[in-house]
Amino acid sequence: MLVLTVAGILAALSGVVLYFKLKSMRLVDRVKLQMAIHAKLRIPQLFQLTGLDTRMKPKLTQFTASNGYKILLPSPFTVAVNEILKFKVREDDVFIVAYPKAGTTWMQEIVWLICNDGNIKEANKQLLTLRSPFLEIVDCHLRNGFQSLENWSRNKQRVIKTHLPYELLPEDIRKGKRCKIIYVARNPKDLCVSYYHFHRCSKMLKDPGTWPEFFANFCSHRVGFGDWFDHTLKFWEKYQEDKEKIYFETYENLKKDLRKEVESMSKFLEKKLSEQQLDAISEHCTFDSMSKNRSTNMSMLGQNSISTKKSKFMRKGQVGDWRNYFTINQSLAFDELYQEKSKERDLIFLLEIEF
Ligand code: PPS
Repeated sequence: MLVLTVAGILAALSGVVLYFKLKSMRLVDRVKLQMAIHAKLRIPQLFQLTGLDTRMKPKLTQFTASNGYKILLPSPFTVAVNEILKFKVREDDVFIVAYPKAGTTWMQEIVWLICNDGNIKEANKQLLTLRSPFLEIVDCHLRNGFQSLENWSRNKQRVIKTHLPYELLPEDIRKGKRCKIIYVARNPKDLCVSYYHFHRCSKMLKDPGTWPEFFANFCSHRVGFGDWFDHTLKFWEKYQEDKEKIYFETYENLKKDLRKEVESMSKFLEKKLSEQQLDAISEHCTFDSMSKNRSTNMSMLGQNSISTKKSKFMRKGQVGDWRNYFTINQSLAFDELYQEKSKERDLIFLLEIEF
């Protein structure tokens, strides 16, 4: 009897200790622990097996950050935002910033190689998601996020991926801390099509509905990371103000002449690479090569993240695919919106490329 009572008291006490320990943890660390437990117990797989996996689908959340900035985000991305505002930037950091589906992954591989002497052997050994972490996600299986960047070795340069808008980047950046930012923009018609397909296959995102429904949501900013215009035009403006800190690249220019752009970015990043290294990086980073490469094609994420029956992460990699989706009316309506939103700004995108 006495033994049982003592065991009961001990169990209750450890419960209280655990409760306070969890409560005192940062939200990012608590969510990481929760995700580790979920993975260990194979909870996503259980939901899938029982047909209840729709319950794992995240919602879109209207999020207000601690600096007052409001944005629509897929709910898992809200966890780290306030921590990111306080994130300590290092002088040799390279941020790759892009609205989703603009060519972020492509740029990550290019920049990681530029920063690592074109070491393709090393790049192929380790997944890109681990070499170049995604700032706004919590560290989890096969995907490094915010916490791993905080603990990144000082001897290794950080190549940081983020989809956050300028207003939600670490305050250090806006306060003038030195670092480099490469912004990737893509013509919004192709981007919208790519985003639509990603919604179809990603288990992290809501079902997009039909193409006309998704197109309407994109035009009225009811998609994750909000208004494409605000995101892109803000960086276009910031780029004009500080071309030493920000490099503004487009998907279409990469597609037109990858070798030239790789060389130009290596100059911006102050990395001296030989002609052979530049050639090798450009060859390694073609769509054909990256879509076959396990370290970059996201196949390692598996069916719990991306349903390849519906679409692929490395889908087409083309300029001009929008013509297969936009009706004439949708195209005209979008052109009108573009004119209105980008008035007095000289940002023009190629909508197709003639070689
Ligand atoms: S994400 O999920 O937001 O990080 O996606 P992101 O990497 O920004 O964009 C994915 C689209 O980029 C295409 N992609 C490439 N195109 C050409 N060359 C290379 N090397 C390359 N790598 C990725 C990818 O196929 C997606 O575009 P779509 O049009 O859907 O094919």
